[in-house]
Amino acid sequence: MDHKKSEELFTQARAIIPGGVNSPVRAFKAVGCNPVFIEKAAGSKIYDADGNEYIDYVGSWGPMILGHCHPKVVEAIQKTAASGASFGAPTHLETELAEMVSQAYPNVEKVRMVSSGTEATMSAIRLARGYTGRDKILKFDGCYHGHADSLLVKAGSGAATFGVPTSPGVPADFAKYTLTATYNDLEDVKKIVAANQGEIACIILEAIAGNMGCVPPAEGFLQGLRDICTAAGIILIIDEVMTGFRVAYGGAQERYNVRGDLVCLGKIIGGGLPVGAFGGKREIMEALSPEGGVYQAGTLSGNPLAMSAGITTLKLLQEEGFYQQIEEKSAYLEKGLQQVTGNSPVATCLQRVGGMFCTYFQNGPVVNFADALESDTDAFGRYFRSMLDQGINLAPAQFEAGFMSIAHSKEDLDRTIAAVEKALAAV
Ligand code: KE4
Repeated sequence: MDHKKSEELFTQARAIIPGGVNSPVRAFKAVGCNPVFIEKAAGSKIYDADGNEYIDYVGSWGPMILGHCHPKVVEAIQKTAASGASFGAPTHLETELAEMVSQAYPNVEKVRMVSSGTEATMSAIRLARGYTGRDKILKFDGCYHGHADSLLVKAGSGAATFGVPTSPGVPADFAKYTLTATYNDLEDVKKIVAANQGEIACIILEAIAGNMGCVPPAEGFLQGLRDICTAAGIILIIDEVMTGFRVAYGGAQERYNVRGDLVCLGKIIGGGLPVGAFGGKREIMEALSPEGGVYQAGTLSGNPLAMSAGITTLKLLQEEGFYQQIEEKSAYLEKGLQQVTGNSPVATCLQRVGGMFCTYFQNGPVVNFADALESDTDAFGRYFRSMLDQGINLAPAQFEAGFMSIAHSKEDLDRTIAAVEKALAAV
């Protein structure tokens, strides 16, 4: 494939944008090649600046579950834009989307709209701290909740339960309030909670860990966390920015029937426009400004264009059999991949929940971050480059999830399966 135009655009971008991208993973550093610049998209396809077509499994990192440029979503954005892009004042659209979120998540009695998943989780954590009067938070290694300071933290060394920053610019003092546990390990959580009694404001997690590939919760893990939080007066924050409206209309919480005290959303609820949201129990949400003292704000929070795109998207997701079709397409792809990878000498392990999945370059299974790190990331890089060259756009990193859309056809899936067989031979 010719990427001449993308190379030119990348050189131009790097002169004025750090790394040439506005989000690091897009730079393709994890897969050993330069990024392609995308010009347009439609349905299951994206098209780069050189006119190459790709079957797309990134879907803007989750939002495009309807496929790109769904006519009804485009029409809703255009119609709303004709009345004004943003007012800095309340609109009925924000109420409509908030009501739809609450109908999908019965544990969400009130919702605050923001403009990204990072804002949603950052604000939910501040709310949990403000509501409980406690400072410490507990997260899980391998879970990503956006780039707020208190979340760019990993387990401290040795016995120290204090977190240490994973990024320059995060003061050690900020990180020390963040505790980290091993995903799917309830005993680890119990130990940390017991060692920090009365000091932990919240436990935050991805109910399906989509930022270390695709790691489902172990049997009893989510309910165990729910019970620990209830007993210790800890707020359970379930970060469904990725899984919300992805693995079921009511997200992972519907799938596993475990309810958080606060829920964070993003991606799909904006239909591809910048959006995030957090919501939960009334008595907690009412601690939020202007009703309560916990401050949180945003110029473009509840932006009319994003609300219209989100409302239209969720209405289409409610159509009969939508998630059944996503499941069928994803299961068909999984079955085909298992057939071709089964014949390959390269060790791979495919893990999937609904329309999100990951092929790890290792034997697996992967139940936590330490397992995920066992993957052969160089092999993944060779696989990624071969797939891209064959017109298949995968997430450009081993520790990311791929996403199915309703627009992916059987022909797309068969082409993908054939490309995998060829790519594995190249690995
Ligand atoms: P944003 O701030 O990127 O909208 O959302 C942060 C976030 C929060 N919670 C979860 C579970 C998430 O997956 C994310 C963001 N996901 C990444 C993909 N792994 C976004 C891609 C990127 O960083 O460019």
